[in-house]
Amino acid sequence: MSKVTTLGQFIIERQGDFPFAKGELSRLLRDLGIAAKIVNREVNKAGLVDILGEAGTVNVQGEQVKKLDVFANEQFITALSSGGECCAVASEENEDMVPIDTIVSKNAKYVVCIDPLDGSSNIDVNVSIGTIFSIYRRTSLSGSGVLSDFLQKGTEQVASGYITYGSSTMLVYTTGRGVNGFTLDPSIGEFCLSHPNISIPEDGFLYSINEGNYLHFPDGVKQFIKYCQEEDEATRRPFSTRYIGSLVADFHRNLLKGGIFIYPSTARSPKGKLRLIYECNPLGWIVEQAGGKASNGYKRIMEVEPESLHQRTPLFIGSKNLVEKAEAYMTKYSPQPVAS
Ligand code: P6P
Repeated sequence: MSKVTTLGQFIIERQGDFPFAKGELSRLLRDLGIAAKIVNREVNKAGLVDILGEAGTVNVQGEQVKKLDVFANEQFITALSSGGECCAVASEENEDMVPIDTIVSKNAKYVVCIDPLDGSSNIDVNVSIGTIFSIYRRTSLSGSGVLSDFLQKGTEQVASGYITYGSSTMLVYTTGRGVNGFTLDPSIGEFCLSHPNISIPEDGFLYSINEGNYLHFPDGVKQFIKYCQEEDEATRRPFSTRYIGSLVADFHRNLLKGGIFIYPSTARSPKGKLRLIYECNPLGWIVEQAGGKASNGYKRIMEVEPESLHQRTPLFIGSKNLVEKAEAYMTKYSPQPVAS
């Protein structure tokens, strides 16, 4: 039986890659892994809602049943608050940043941006959902974190990753030295290294986009979709379309098999729907570390200057050659308005 490397062992082994590392980031990643296991247990019970009760009700044990995304948010913030390595959290579930002013965390070095349970509307139809996280060194000097600690470009991340709760539960992350995937083994309650050194194929033959919004897509996106649908044996077109409607699930499939995911500006979301700091930047770093690309259609996503916690952006992410092809169509057919 080949050697099993758990997430904890791997983090410690890799800690040696960082001179002067004193273990804070390792412990922070460990804390996220623990919360992920607790969330996974509840997500897997979601199908039993008839027994456990709908969110907002009191279940047979007399407990208040929470919406899973509220539950997940509480679990991650509790784990980060008690772990002592994070001084503040920015969450999709909280309008404002959450300062952590416990004695142990007050002067911690890191802040965490998180989407605790993305795609949660898919839970009751048993579609994979996910958690996305991004870790930065604080820029403020001390205390329990401030807004400016979060408004850093994606290039400043020290770690980023996601958990996908699907047919199996996987945690995938990077600290800037490649991308590694860990699958949860429920029999031992550990995330075990299952996908070392993930790399995304430079060419892909899948495209993921909600074509229901086609009428209001930028012309560059319309032309790219037409390119994907043309018949050309040499480039294996027409490509296949795959759209789950759960960002982490769509991204994870494209990361392993190749492909492109696009959520452009639409009539309903003129600035795009997805969030820059806790969805696009963390996945952007993962895909770049795996050899892919991520942009807003014109500019590397990790170079976009954040102005607010819940800032939205268009996202083009996946295989390098596909993203570059889509960017070329955007430049030609939907040139970016020159900043006034
Ligand atoms: P649409 C889920 O609500 C989500 O935030 C992402 O997980 C997903 O990629 C996207 O929205 C789907 O949006 O507009 O296609 O339903």
